[in-house]
Amino acid sequence: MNTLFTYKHNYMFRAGNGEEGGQRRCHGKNGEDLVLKVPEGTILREEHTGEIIADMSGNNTRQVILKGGRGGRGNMNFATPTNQAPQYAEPGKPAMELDITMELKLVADVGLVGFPNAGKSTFLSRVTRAKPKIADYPFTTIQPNLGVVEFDDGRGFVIADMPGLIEGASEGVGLGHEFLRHIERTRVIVHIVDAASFDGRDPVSDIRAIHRELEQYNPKIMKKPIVIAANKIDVLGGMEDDPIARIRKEFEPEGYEIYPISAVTGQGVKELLYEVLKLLETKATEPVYYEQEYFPEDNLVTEDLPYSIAVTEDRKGKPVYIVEGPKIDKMLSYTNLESEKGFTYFQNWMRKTGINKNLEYYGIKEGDTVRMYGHEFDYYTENTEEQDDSDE
Ligand SMILES: Nc1nc2c(ncn2[C@@H]2O[C@H](COP(=O)(O)OP(=O)(O)OP(=O)(O)O)[C@@H](O)[C@H]2O)c(=O)[nH]1
Ligand SMILES: [Mg+2]
Repeated sequence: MNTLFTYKHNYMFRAGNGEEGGQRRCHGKNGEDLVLKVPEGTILREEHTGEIIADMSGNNTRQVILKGGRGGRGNMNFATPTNQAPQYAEPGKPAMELDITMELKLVADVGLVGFPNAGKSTFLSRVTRAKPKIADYPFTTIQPNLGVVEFDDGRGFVIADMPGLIEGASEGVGLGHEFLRHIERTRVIVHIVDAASFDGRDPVSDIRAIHRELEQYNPKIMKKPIVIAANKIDVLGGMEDDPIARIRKEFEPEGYEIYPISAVTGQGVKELLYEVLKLLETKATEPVYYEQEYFPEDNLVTEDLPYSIAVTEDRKGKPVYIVEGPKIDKMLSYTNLESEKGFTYFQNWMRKTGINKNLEYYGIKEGDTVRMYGHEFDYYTENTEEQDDSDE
C-alpha cells in the first residue's frame, strides 16, 4: 500500500471470537486472525498515551498487536481422578480492545525538497520509472511518490518525491507538517531549486527559506547530507546574471555541493546521482527506526488462567460469577468453607492468586455472587491478611 487512505473511513476492526470449549473433548476454535495491511513506514501508537506499539518498516514486516480469542479448552482438560468426564468446558477468551493511531513516516534513502514548481517530480520521472504528475502550477504533488534509481552495476537507492514546501511549512502552512515528517527518515536530501526563476523568485533566498523550514521543523534534518540541485539550466541562456555562479558563491563556502542540472534534458543528472550514491555509501547514517514502547499484553489481562470465569444472572437478574477449573476444585476439596477460618483462608487464596483481580476485570462488584462448584458466596474485597498468617 502507498497511503493510509483506506483507514480514513474504515476504522473499526474486529478479529473473530474464540469459541467455547466443547463437552465432548473438543477444544473451542481459535478466533480467526485479522490482518491489516499498511504502507511501509507506518507507525502505530496507543491513542491515549501516544506510545509506540509498532514501526512497520525495515525488517519489521509483520507484527502481532493483539493476541485474542483463544478458544476455550474442552472438558477433558479439566478431568480429575474422581471426575473423568467433567460437565465443564472453558469459555473462549474475552476480546481485547485497543485504540490506535496510525501515522505514515516514509523510509527512503533520498528525499527531494524544494519550492513548488522547482521540478522535483520531473526529476523523479527522469531518474526512475515512477510516473508522477507534472505540471506548471504549484502543489501538483499532494502525496509523496517513490521511485528506485538503478545503476548499471546493480547498486541503487530509493527516492521520495515530496509535495513542494513553502515558507511557514514548519508551522503547518501549505501542506506543512504533513510532509515534513516524511523527510525525517530519509538519509540524504536533494534540494531542488528553480535556477531559472520561472515563478519570478530568487533561487538564493528560496534555498535559505527551505533550509529555515527544515531547521525549524527538526534541526536533525539539517545535519543530514544535503546536495543542492540548481534545476532548469536548459533555459538559462541569455540571462544577464548567472544564477549558478550566485548560488555557488553563496553556498559553497558553507560546505554545500552545487549540481547544475536540467530535469527535462537530463544534463548534469548523472553526476548528481553519482554524488548521491557516494554520500549514501560514505556519509549517510541509517534511517531511524522506532522502538516499541507500549506493550498491549502488559496493559490488558491476557494470562492463560488455570481457571475460567463466566458471568450469568440469577433468577432476580443479579450477576453471578462462575469460577471453575481444576485448581479451584482441588482447593475446595481440602478447605472447609463452613468454618470461618477455612473461609477466610480460601478468600485470601483467591486474592493472592489474582482471581479477585480477574473477577474485577470481568466487572464484579461488592456483594455480587460468586459460584464455585456448587458453593456460593458474596464477593467482598476486604483485606484479611493478618488472620491469614496464622494459618500458614
Ligand atoms: N525548462 C525546464 N522546465 C522544467 C524543468 N524541470 C521541471 N520543469 C517544469 O517545471 C514545472 C514544474 O515541474 P514539476 O516537476 O511538476 O515541479 P514540482 O517541484 O514537482 O512541483 P510541486 O509538485 O507542485 O511541488 C513543469 O512545467 C515542468 O515541466 C527543467 O529542467 N527545465
Ligand atoms: Mg511535484
